[in-house]
Amino acid sequence: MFVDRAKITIRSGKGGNGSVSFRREPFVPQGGPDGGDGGKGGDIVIRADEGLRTLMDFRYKRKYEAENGEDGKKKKCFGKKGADLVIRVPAGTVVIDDASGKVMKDLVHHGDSFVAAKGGKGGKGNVNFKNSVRQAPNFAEAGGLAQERQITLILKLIADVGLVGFPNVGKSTLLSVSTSADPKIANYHFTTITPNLGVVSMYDQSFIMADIPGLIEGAHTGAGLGLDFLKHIERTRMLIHVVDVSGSEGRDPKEDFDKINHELASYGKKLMNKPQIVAANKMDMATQEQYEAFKAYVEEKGYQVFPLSAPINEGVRPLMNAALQELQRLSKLPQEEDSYEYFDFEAEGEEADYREIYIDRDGPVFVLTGKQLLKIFNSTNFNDMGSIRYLYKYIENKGAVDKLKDMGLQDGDTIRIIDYEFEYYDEAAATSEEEEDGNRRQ
Ligand SMILES: Nc1nc2c(ncn2[C@@H]2O[C@H](COP(=O)(O)OP(=O)(O)OP(=O)(O)O)[C@@H](O)[C@H]2O)c(=O)[nH]1
Ligand SMILES: [Mg+2]
Repeated sequence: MFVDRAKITIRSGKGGNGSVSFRREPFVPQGGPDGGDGGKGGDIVIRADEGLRTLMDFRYKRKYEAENGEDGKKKKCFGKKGADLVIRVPAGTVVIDDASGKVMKDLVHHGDSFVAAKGGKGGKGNVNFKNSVRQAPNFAEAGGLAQERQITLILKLIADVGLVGFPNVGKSTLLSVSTSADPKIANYHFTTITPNLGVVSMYDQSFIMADIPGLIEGAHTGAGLGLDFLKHIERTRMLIHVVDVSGSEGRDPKEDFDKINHELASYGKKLMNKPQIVAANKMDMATQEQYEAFKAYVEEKGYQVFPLSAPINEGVRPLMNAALQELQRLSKLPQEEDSYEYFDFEAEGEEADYREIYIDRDGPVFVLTGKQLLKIFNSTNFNDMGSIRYLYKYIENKGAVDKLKDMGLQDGDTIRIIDYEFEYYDEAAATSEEEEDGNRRQ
């Protein structure tokens, strides 16, 4: 089965925590700090890979996690970096971030790749926090958080030429005689339910042709899985519109032609702007009058028509020649980009509000929140006065204390960060050691 849509969860690795450790050597009573940095967490990378054609694998495995970074170790040893996880998808896959609904990346070509979830940074070990006044920092930085997100993968087939038309008009037959593809061919509707690709080779040139399942009236509103099928046409550069000119199923070929074009036009996405050439198939069963009438009608509308008897390979070559010429003309024109709304990685990485401290009131208690604050909070050793002062200085230097005072903060009031509460006293702020710490941390 051809699967062209999948929803998965990805999670990068968390950064390893910095280590808190002190040198212990015989005969050296007061060893300094030697806690090393944590390793960076692994990234989730998504890459378009030549070997793949479907999103089938994603039906069985839905959760993808990169490795966490290792915690730092004593003797200034770094923690090992977590391994990246590379998720392979077929070329033509569009990756969408479910939360924002925006396109993260359109992996058009083989080898295209991007980082879809960044691993957390490694936390700094306590050796980094030593300075002239604090010889024995009893805390280290926590590793950066992992990123987790839900994403949707949508495979949009990429082909140069798409074969469109009603069911049973001979699209698969045309693919089978002009390429080495071996699609199922049978005398009933919807024989083809997933697109087939084939390579048409002519002279020293080649192009990719896709046999798309038959369209019916109302396809643009979803009839006969129409929307799924129409989506594949979006990614083709031109169309060959196959019509049963003999009317062997009792329909009028002129009406067939108009109905399919009506569906293409109603779907939008510029499908009707794609160059289209017409194949009048089943010529062996048609009368000359039928063909002439159809040809006149279609040419009148400005399309080129080619008579065809696909199973006996009559008329195939002139048709493919015309397609090749059209493609050559197209490749000289500037390529148009898909008009997606793109996900903003910059904004996410350097979130404007990352450094912001938010203040709220819970009755008499002042509650502080903020992403950077949380990170520093997690790195704080609450058994160590130096570490707690560090946190306090950070809050003060962010201007949060002034804001708190504006909101009515007074000596003795309680301030809460996550689950840690402390009482505020104004004079706690001013010692020279803290000045230095606070400045350094900016
Ligand atoms: N007599 C005649 N029969 C044809 C011709 N082209 C295709 N057929 C027959 O028409 C039937 C349908 O052909 P397919 O190639 O499966 O048609 P399709 O357009 O791919 O059909 P779906 O996949 O159902 O949309 C088969 O029985 C073919 O043998 C033709 O030029 N002449
Ligand atoms: Mg078919």
